[in-house]
Amino acid sequence: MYLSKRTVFLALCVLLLPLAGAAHVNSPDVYYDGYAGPYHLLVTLRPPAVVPGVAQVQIRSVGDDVDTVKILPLRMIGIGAKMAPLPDAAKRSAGDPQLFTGSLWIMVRGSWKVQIQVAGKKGTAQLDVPLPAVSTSAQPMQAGLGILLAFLGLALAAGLIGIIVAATRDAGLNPGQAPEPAQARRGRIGLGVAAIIVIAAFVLGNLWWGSEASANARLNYKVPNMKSSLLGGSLLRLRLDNPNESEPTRFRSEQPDRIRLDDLIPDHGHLMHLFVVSMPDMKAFWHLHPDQTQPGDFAQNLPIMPEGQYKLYADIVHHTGFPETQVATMNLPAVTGEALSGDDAGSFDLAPADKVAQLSGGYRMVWQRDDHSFKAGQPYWFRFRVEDKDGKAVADLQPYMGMAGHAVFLSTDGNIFAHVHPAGSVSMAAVSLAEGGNAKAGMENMDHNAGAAEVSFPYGFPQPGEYRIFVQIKRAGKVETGVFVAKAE
Ligand SMILES: [Cu+2]
Repeated sequence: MYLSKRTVFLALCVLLLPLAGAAHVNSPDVYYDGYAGPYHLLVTLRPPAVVPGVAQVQIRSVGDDVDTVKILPLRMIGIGAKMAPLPDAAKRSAGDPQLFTGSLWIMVRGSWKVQIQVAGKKGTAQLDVPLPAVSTSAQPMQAGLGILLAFLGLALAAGLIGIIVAATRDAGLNPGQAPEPAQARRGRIGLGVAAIIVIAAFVLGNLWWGSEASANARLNYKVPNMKSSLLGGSLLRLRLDNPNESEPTRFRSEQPDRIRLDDLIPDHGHLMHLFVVSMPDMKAFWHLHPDQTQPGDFAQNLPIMPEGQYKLYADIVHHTGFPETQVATMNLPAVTGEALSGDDAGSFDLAPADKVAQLSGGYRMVWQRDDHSFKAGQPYWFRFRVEDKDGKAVADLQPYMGMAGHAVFLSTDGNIFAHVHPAGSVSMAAVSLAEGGNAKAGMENMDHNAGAAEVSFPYGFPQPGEYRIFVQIKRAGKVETGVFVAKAE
């Protein structure tokens, strides 16, 4: 590990901040299914809750041909992307030789990637996995540490006062000699001066600490709430929110990536992927692609929609590869709407299934789930098979926006949302950036199970609770949506 004294000091400053943040965490962990050359890996990255902080890295080799794994963190873009520190060796698990784990310091907020260097029987190869890192909370100081520091601080203050008093009153005395009235007076003046110095140190120190703490609190990531409105009965207007736009602060040399709204890049072909879900029944679900009318403003013609409350989740990606989901809640009247066109797809009469979801034409989507229950925070492959009406697996799945499938994992209260692809929970645009702007490499990684009868998504539920999984595939030119009920413990 490469740590300077300054980084340790900075990390300690942040860890010790006596501030409790309450920012909402959606689903921050990264799940990624990809290939380092010939080696098939399932990667789980847990970004730190506070930056600077430690990201946990877990790499599972699907085959048994991997000998060593090394990991290192890099900025996604800019010169930091080229200044590679020495990699750390990931530790092979004693009980599970295909599992490698490690941890990496992430020093600034923003768009990162973790470079994974694999060596094995088929030579060496490399895989870059995007890692967005933000502070979502500040760690409160531990009570024990607080008491210890307070005790040490008081001891220092008492020592300082004692030294000044002794220096002004007792220094010129012989052993056993009592101070003259003039010396006693000097001593009292010394005591006063010492007290003023100590009090000033406490007051100024507290001001400095408070200023650092509030600067840090401002840098905590807040989920953006876009403004939504309905025009003319069926035109949805969205105005993006930027609560995390940072200003320079006096005491900080490091700046997080500035988040702006005029720097969006397309992710699998669209600047925005908007998911609209009816609440609380979640029977209506659409995956839409609003057009940008001007930076930060989007518009979409809505399909036919029943009256009710809807949650909106809009996925966007910044030029740094940093992804954001903007949210909104809307009460809509019945929308007479337009027929779905282009890549837009969805339906308002979905029935959640435990295992088998009905598709059109008697086709079915079958969740290939084991009987085990899901534990929060654990990576799993969610596999879905498409069958015809005779139960025969079909092998004619078509790519939908370049991918074998799209899945949305949504908690039933609407507070946890993740848009996942066969390659994982990272954005396609970030994958391309991580692989050096090579969109094709990213695409190849993305559609590695297109053309099969089965789609799989690597993901882990961030918290225990009830979820819905919306799975979209395309066949015979039509996008189909299956909905499944899931529970995490
Ligand atoms: Cu998608």
